[in-house]
Amino acid sequence: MSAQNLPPEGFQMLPGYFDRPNQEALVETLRAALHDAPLFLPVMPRTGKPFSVRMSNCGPLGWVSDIKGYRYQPTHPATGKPWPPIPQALLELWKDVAPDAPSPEACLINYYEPGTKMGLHQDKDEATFDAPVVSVSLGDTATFRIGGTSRGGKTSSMRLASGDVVVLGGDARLAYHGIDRILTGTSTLLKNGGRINLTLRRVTKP
Ligand code: MD6
Ligand code: FE
Repeated sequence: MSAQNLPPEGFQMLPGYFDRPNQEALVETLRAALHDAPLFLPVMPRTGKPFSVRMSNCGPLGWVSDIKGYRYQPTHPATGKPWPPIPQALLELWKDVAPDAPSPEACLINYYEPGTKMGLHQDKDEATFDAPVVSVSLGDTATFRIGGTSRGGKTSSMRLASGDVVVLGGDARLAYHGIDRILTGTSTLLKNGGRINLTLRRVTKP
């Protein structure tokens, strides 16, 4: 028998950080942002295999993946326009949970349709790992898995519901993590169902 492993130091989960009215306001702001910067389907470097989720970004920099690699860039790959600004409510969240960190530069928007997932990965394309990565879940509940800093180690699983916030700082900053599954129909927040995850990141050295 093996006990469930504990997440690394620096992992924080803040259940219900955003209440329903604040979740609704955030979704409205995101709708406008996604009108300007539509979701796109990224592909894996080299192989060109499509991701399961669709993505967009807000902020001065956005994370993209294409045949050439992963990178941050100031413009949307399809429209060529700058990404929309990071919503004020997310800047306030960052100030609250990462008061000593320099301001976030990128907010990745991931949209999970029912049946999609995200493989175990590290967030490591940033030039600095001093600031935490902060995430917000909206819509259907997801099963989140987190391990240590090497692939193949023990992991623990938990459910992320709409309004929950996750912070990966300290030893957890480079922990492997992913989404195993979306629990379809568990939220009424998004008209067409599914789940949105927002990840706020500092990209450059301050
Ligand atoms: C997700 N989350 O919740 C995937 N990354 O859909 C992430 O990849 C993530 O929740 C860095 C920090 C927090 C996260
Ligand atoms: Fe991540």
